[in-house]
Amino acid sequence: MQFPAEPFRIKVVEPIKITTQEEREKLIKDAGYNIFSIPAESIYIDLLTDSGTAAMSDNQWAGLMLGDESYAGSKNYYHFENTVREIFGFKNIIPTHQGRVAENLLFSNILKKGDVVPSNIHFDTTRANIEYHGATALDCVIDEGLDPSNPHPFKGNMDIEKLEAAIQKYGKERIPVIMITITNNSGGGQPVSMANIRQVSDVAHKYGIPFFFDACRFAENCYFIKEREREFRQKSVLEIAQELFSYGDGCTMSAKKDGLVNIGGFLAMNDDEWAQRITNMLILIEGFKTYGGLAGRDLEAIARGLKEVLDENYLRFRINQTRYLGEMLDEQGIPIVKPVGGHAVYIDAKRFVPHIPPEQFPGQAIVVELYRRAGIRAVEIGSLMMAKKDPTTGENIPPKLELVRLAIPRRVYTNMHMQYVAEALGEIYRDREKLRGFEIEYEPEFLRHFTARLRPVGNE
Ligand code: P61
Repeated sequence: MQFPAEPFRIKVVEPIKITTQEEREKLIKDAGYNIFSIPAESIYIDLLTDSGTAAMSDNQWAGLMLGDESYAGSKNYYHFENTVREIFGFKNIIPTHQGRVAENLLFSNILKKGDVVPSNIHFDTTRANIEYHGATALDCVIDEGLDPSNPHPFKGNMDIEKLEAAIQKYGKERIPVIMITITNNSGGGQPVSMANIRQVSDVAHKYGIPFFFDACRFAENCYFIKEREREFRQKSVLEIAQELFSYGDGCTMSAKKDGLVNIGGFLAMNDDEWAQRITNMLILIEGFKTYGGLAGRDLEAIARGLKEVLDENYLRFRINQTRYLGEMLDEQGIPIVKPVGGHAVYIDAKRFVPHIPPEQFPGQAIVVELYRRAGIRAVEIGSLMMAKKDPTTGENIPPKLELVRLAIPRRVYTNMHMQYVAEALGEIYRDREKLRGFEIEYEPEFLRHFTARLRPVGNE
C-alpha cells in the first residue's frame, strides 16, 4: 500500500479535550450506554459520521467572506450553479439545505401510492422518504454486495437481472424513477462501476424510466473507477464524473459529504416540467430558488468544495487513509468488511464477539468499549439500529449483518489518529472475550438507536 501522507498542512488547530477512562466510564453510564447521548466535547476521535464533519480549506473560508446575501440572484448562486453544471451536466439545479430535502422534494413530486423505486441499496433517509409516500424502496444490489468478505471490486453494482425482473413484475408505469447510490453507503461505501452505470442507464431508458443518482460520494466513487476500471486509468476524475452523470437524468446530493462543507445539498435534473414543479415547492418549504435554505456564503463554500474534492492528490489521500485504517485492523486479525470502502471501515461484530448473541447487541458492546477505553466514537449498524419488528408477533428480527462503522471525516484526522484507533481496537480485540452484551432499559417507538437507554446484561 502507498503510505497516504497528508496533502495539506495545518493552519488552524482545534484543541481536543482529553478525558480519563474514569470520566468516560461515568459519561457512558449516564448516557444509558448510548453513544449519541455523549457530549461531542468529551470525545477524542469522532468517527460517528463523515457527513457535515469535513474541514474546509483556506480557499473555502476565504469564499465565506465573499458571501452575497441578496434574497434573489446572489452571485454565489451563479458560481454554485455553473460549478454543478460543469461537473454533473444537468440542466436544472435546485439548492437545498441538505440531502434529505432534495429527496423529499423529488419524491413528493413524482411518487404516488403503490409505486416502486429500485436502487442498488437505498440509504435510510431515501428509503424513509419513499415509504412516506406509500411507495416501495426496492434494493437490487448484486449478491456479492451483501457478503462482507467477498473481494468484488464494485460491490455497489446493481444486479441487472433483479432490475429487469422488478420492471417486469411491477410494470414501468409504477416505476417513476430508478436510482443508484454512489458509493453505496448502506453496503459499506462500496463503489459502482462505469460499466454497471451504462447498463442500468440502458435498461432505464429502454423502458422510458428516468435514472437518478444519489451522488453524495460521487468523487470517491469516480476515484475507484479510475483505480479499478482499466478504460479510465488515463482519465481525470472530473472527466470520469462528467461521463458518469451523462448516463443519468438527474441526481440528489448531500454536499455534506463530497461537497466538503458542513451543510448544504442540491437536486439536479434535465426535465423542465419536474424542475418547475419542484422549484415551486422549494419556495414553499426551503426558500427562493437562488438560495434554497442556504446562505450565499454556504453556496460559495460548496462551489469551491466541489472543485477541491476532484483534486486527485486529495482523493488519493482520502481513499488510502480509509484503506490504511482497514489494513491496520486486518493485520491484527480484526474482522472487517472487505474490500475497504471509500468513507468508512466497517467491523464485522458477529465475528469479533461471537459469544454475544444479536439480541444483546454485539456491535454496541464494541462501540461502548471503544469509547470507554479510548474516547473514540463509532456507530453500531446492527440489531440496535436496523432490527425490524415482526408485524404479527411484535418481536425484533435482527438484520443479516452486525456491523460497527468507523466513518472518517474528510481532512480532519491525521494518520497518527488512525494509528491510535487501530491500536485501541487491537487491544479491545485481544480482550474480546471479556466484552459483555447489553439489554434495553428504554426504547422509543421508532429510530430507537438515537435515544434508547441500555444497561449491561445482568445489571438489573
Ligand atoms: C451518514 F444515521 N448520510 O452516512 P443528509 N444519501 C446518502 C447518505 O449517506 C446520506 C443522505 C443521503 C449520513 C448522515 C446520516 O439516520 C441517519 O444531508 C447515501 O444527511 O440529509 C446521509 O443526506 C442524507 C446518518 C443521516 C444517519 C441519517 O452518516
